[in-house]
Amino acid sequence: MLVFVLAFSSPALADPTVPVVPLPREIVPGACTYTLQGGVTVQAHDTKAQPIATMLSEYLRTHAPSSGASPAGPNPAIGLSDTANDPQLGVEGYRLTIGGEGISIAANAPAGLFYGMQTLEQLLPATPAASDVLRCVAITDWPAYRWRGIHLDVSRHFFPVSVVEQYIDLAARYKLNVFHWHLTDDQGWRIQLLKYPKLTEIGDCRDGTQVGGEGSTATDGKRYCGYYTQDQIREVVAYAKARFVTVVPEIDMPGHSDAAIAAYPWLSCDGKQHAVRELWGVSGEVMCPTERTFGFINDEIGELTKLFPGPYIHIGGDEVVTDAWQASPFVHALMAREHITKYSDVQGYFERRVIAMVRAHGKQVIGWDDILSGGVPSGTTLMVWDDLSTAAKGAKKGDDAVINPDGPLYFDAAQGDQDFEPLSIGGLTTLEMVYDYDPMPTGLTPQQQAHIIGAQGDVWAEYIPTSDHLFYMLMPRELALAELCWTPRSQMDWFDFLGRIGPQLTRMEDEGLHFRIPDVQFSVAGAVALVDPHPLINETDLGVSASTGSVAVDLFEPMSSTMIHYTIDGSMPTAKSPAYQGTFDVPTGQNTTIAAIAVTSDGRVSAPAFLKLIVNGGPWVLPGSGK
Ligand code: TNX
Repeated sequence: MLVFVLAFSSPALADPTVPVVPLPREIVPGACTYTLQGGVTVQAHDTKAQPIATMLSEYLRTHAPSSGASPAGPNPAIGLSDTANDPQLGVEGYRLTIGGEGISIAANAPAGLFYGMQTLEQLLPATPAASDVLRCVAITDWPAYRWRGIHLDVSRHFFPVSVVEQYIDLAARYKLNVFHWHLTDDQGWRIQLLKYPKLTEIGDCRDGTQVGGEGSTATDGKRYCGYYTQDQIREVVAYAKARFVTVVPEIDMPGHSDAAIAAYPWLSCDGKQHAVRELWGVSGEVMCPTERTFGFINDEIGELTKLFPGPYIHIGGDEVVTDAWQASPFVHALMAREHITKYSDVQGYFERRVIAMVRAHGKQVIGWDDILSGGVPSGTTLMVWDDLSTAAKGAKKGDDAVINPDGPLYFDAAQGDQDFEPLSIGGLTTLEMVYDYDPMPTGLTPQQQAHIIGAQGDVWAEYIPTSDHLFYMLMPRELALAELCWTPRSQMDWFDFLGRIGPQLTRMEDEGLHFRIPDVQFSVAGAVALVDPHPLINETDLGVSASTGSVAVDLFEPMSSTMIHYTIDGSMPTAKSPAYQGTFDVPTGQNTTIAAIAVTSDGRVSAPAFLKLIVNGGPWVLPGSGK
């Protein structure tokens, strides 16, 4: 695992001055301290700042010290002003000042105050003490990207409004500002549309769900249903808006639309009745490009436009299987009429019609990069997951792109060795892989770079049946996503990040959130070299020299509230194995595997991490030297 290799070359993690995620742009520590006491008041300088002041007061009511006003006099206030008039800060930036006498947040707009508030909340201890002594600091901060997105697939598994709101809350806490709601797919239609009731009478239920991993054809035979009413959608949209999160609804079409076709078979070319899909994978069903289908889509967009005030509608467009079009006399006639010679270009025709409708409703279009098949008009924003070269090509033509590659930003992939992870779609996307991912394509001019409007993490829910499992897949990877969306790449540092995530996870632990506990990290003084330049997942192999007699090993876990337990005898560590107390020596007389786990205060156990010390192993490769 790459983590360990790097840990090997960078043993000590400095205490971060400001344990904030994502890392703010400018941090100027002051010499003084400020003591936050109970009953502190939050003053909004005008009515637009008032909702943020109310939210902050609410937070402080439960998180500020419970003791009353200081005997020395009235508590100094926290002041919020959204009239900073500082062009550098833009709409989302803020200036947070903790001085000896009080705290102020200044911004140009309420969004900036909201983000300043998030930073302040992270500077307070997760658990209130009798008084919170804060170090004075001046923070000036604004985001690298304007689309900082997190996606949720509610079709494969359905998550109730309360979970969706918790999901949005966490996103906003880490300054993400787009919630991409994948509302429809083959396995279930999840949004009530008034004109088409069968979508949520038929399309929202399947008669079974795949059991087992990729490629399994077994199902559990249990009926599985769920959808959001329009009232619930409005509630979620308002909830998100109060947290400066824009909801982008996605209706996937013309592929991934089995559930819609099950409800209204005339949407397909053969018109045959069939059931909502129970297996994962790509279905062969596809919408037929008839006028009746386009009428349906137009009505649908009309209802979406009323429900979602944000500027974008996501039209899907991924993984279109053209077999049904190839078998359709209607499609053949259409191709002749429109001078289309390739079936893949029928998708282009379909997308152009849909794009025109979305625009006629006053909305901007975003779609998966597959919509390029057959050509789309300029001004269409691409959500790039598959063919990453499309982002730079689009940017050069002046089209916007959001980067969310299958792989580094797909949070349905496993986070470590699958032997120690819950069933997933497979693959590997570790926390460090997310952190290392730079969404900006190379070779673009600054003007072209401005068209890369941001990045997004996707949570496809085939193998995510419960909310605990959902938060396990999300966290802590969302923290790395948030940082790569907000913090300039040149200021990002993996070890510094590892030092900052502990307090975030402790806060989540207090909230009862089921995040993944980060792997224990190793550092070894006196190790000679890395044996395997491509370490195994969860395992790093280090060469040691027998002549040194022993090496000193340190273990580190980002969550300081955990206890590390380890073994050096080849057995699997448990909570009963020796607890790590500090640096220990491992003799180099024989090959030794050090295995370590972290255990939280409520007894949750991390996946094991292994460090293999190989005596006189070789050929040795020095990290970074390439030799
Ligand atoms: C591909 S990404 C899909 C989804 C799956 C996902 C699984 C995309 C636009 N389509 O339908 O859930 O892979 O990782």
